[in-house]
Amino acid sequence: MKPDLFEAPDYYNLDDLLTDEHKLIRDTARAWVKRDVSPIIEEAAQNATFPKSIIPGLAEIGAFGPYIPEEYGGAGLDQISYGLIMQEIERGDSGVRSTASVQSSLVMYPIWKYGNEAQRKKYLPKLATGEWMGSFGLTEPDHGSNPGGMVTNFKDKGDHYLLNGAKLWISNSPFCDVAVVWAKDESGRIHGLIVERGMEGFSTPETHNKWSLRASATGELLFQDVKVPKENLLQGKSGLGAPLGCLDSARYGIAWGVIGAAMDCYDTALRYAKERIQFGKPIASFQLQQKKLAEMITEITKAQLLAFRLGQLKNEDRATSAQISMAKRNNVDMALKIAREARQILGGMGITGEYPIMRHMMNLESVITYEGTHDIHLLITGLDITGINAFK
Ligand code: TGC
Ligand code: FAD
Repeated sequence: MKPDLFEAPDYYNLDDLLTDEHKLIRDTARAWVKRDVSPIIEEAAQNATFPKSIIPGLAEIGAFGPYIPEEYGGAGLDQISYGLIMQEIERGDSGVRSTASVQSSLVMYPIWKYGNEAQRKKYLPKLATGEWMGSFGLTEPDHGSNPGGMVTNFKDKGDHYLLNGAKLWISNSPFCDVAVVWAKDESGRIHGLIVERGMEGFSTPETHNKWSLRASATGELLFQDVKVPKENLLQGKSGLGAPLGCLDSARYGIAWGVIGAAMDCYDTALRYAKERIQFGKPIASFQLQQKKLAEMITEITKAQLLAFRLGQLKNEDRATSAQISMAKRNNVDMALKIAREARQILGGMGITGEYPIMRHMMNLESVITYEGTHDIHLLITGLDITGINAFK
């Protein structure tokens, strides 16, 4: 792969809106990605392996639990810092951001929000350092967009719960030490349970042959009569709203993260267009290529403003789930379109691993589907503005 020459676009001087602390956090994450992610990520993706060597670095830049209080090992940062960290690591690769999203928003967040003090103290510090890695089991083979239909269930056996079922498409599953698993009790109510590797009847087979997010490990979570200690139940919240609350936090991170992927595609395409000569001129001098580049920077700038405002609302605890859906949907779509256009600017070179664009493009095909598909988020906006549910 070519050396990482990334220069971040900031067309509307968004840096002026950031505090010195935000910029320090962002620049630290950016430097780490250049040093530790860019040199290895293409090979990891080609080999379809998650590069575990980056786990300590992710912990050091605060990517595991950025907004979790410091007393539990988190970085105690605000929501804009969280967004900026996600932007920088997804600039490296969406799979790396996925690992951090799951660890922070889908594992640490529910333990922090819905767990008791003993659970927080037992799990959060080790998850913050990356000593333990987590996964989040909501999706099932027959229940993706409709998680409320899940069939994974547990029965109260007096001194423990007996868990049965299967989760599919689970990021980090093949190497996770703990899994936050959503399952129905005997009355059909959804609860979160913390399942640990080593519990008898719990297995995590890897899903192979992905063309997307190849540097992120994806797999199943299978439960066959798994005895889960009663103290592993998350008692603070039950019902579908509990896992959906975690998704709000992860979707917010994605709305920022994909800006990073889009920036990398734009920056690569801009540099290439200025250097590549055809018909005796740089291809950047042709109107058709300028149109692509001008539209890219316009869309990136709009996405940055959307994410920043959403971050302010999140900091004030005023962001609604529907606002988060809008940003996730808009920004992922923006990034995917930019990746496709950028790839064309590079011509044949665009399909090679010499440049990051094709990898970003393929990754974003997952990002537009997970954490609620593009169409599901549109329906969430539709419901919010009309009051009419078009899901069912
Ligand atoms: P519905 O009846 O609308 O809602 C059930 C209950 O949940 C509440 N609620 C929410 N609470 C918090 N945050 C949200 N975003 C919420 N949305 C809804 C709602 O108020 C209600 O509460 P209550 O107290 O009245 O019971 O539920 P529904 O069955 O009609 O489904 C709604 C729908 C389709 C929007 C929802 O289920 C959905 O978002 N589907 C998409 C599924 C999804 O996003 N799955 C993601 C799996 S995890 C993942 O992909 C990780 S990838 C990570 C990575 O690698 O980065
Ligand atoms: P389906 O729900 O079957 O949807 C198929 C199509 O139908 C979509 O286009 C959808 O928009 C459309 N559709 C569905 N319902 C409606 C409707 N009511 N109206 C109109 N259109 C509709 N899940 C986890 O729990 N944990 C994870 O860590 C995780 N990681 C993932 C990693 C990867 C790489 C991928 C690809 C997925 C991951 N997921 C994870 C699962 C992800 O959240 C689901 O794939 C997603 O929610 C969609 O579910 P589905 O794939 O079953 O598609």
